[in-house]
Amino acid sequence: MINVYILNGPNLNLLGKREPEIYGSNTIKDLEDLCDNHAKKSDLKITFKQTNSESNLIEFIHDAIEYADAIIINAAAFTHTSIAILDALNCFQGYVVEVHISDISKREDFRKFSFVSIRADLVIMGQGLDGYIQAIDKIVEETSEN
Ligand code: CA2
Repeated sequence: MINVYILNGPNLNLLGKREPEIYGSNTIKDLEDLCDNHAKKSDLKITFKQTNSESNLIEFIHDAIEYADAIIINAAAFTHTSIAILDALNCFQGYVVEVHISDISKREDFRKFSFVSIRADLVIMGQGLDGYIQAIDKIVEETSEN
């Protein structure tokens, strides 16, 4: 059984409640259900987390170092600021997919740089919630090749 941690950073708990023109109208619970249902089709165990705290996000990455084969991470605003999250991800040996719901390459300049991308094996952006599904599919593909 492949263990995948799906980690979501600050303000993503507001999905579906604010800024639907950027992030769509589905909630974080819809996203969790979407990922769970998709994972059921493959031999995948999902651990889905959202936190507004940088330290909690780092602790979740530490848990993943112990228990996960792959991480899907949307670090939200910490993407653009956090060397600590990059350091934690650098300690993880499995496959890392960075996901962003919006296309950060086409938004404000301050969103164009990502610390997470330095470690990520794959970056998916601008695909809405489907980016998470594409990330799961890629992990299935990668882990079945090895
Ligand atoms: O596009 C993404 O997924 C982001 O990671 C989302 C972050 C943003 O800081 C990144 O630059 C790009 C923001 C998450 C805030 O999420 C909200 C969702 C709904 C309503 C308000 C905020």
